[in-house]
Amino acid sequence: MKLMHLGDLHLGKSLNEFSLIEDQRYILDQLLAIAEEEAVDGVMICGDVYDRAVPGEAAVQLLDAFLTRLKEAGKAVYMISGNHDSDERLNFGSRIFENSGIHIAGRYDGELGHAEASDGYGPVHIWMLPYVKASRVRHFFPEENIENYDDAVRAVIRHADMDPAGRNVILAHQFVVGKTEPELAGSESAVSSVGTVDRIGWECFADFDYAALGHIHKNQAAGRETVRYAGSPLKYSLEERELETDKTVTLVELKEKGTVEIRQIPLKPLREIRHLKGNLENLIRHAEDTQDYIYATLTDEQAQYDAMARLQEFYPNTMKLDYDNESVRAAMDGLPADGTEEKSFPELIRDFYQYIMGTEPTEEEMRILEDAAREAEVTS
Ligand SMILES: [Mn+2]
Repeated sequence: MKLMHLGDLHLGKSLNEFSLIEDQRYILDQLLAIAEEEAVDGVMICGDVYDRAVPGEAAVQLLDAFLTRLKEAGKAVYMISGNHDSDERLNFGSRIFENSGIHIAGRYDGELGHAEASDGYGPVHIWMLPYVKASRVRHFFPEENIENYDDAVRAVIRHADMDPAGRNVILAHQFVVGKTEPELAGSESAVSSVGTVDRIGWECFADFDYAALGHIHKNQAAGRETVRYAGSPLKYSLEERELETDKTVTLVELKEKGTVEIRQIPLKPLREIRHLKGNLENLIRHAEDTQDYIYATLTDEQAQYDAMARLQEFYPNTMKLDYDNESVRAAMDGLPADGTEEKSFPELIRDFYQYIMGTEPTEEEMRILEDAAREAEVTS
């Protein structure tokens, strides 16, 4: 059984106010071509299907076309919601689509979604866990002691009627931590770097032959090779260009129980994201004909008149412009030294308040901020 593992499509996303819809259409076409060429049996879409809870029309059309073409090509689809999706909206029509081989688990209702596929080696059970918060799971299992997301996911799996002797795959969209912290791509807006309650250990998936994860935008394994993040199919932040790693799509082949083969196929975007640095005149003089997304850092000592418009004449998709010169460096030196990683949540929030308001928060304000953080499950 050959499955394509996708996640974090973020359909409808814009980057610095540039719509990425054409880039997304282009990459979905490429994924379809790979699915056909590689003769995959099914495609797993592991959450953050859309970029927003209420996606725009163009994004909905894109998903509709993608699912339709997968169906026409005879591929099964397994899809879960991510933290960016509205569970209810993604769930729309799921019971009807089921008959077309399009399996959607948008909302957790007390039972782990399940679909079955089969090949020459027998059945493969595909479990679908939509993005869940601990509070949602607690609601269905009041008798269980669920204090954090790890407890929650373990409870969900324990209550699923799963036979570990068979072949099992699970789709999930959670902050899964391996032996080390996952490496972020830089575009995971909702991934908290302060909280710990939302982290779940990769060992939760010990009984699965493959755990297809979404949430972190960089393709990587978590704990073992067969517990993996797909990574987003496109670079979704200007920082990601610095990683210089090209995007890939993961293909998973399940053979007899215990044998799983994983391959990465490179993806080629419609436009690259590039960083240019130099003085404005030089950048313009050496401009080539390109549709790439450009982030330009100007080294001119003086701010240049209408710099963005002048750059865009030559690089139409210039997204961001900043300066690196004497005065910028002098201003940077004035900022407090780093060390944020060792700081507790109250310390961080106190620093931030000080930075924005220019004064320390009062006891009362600190209490409100800490209550809000607990309620948002950023701290416990
Ligand atoms: Mn995401």
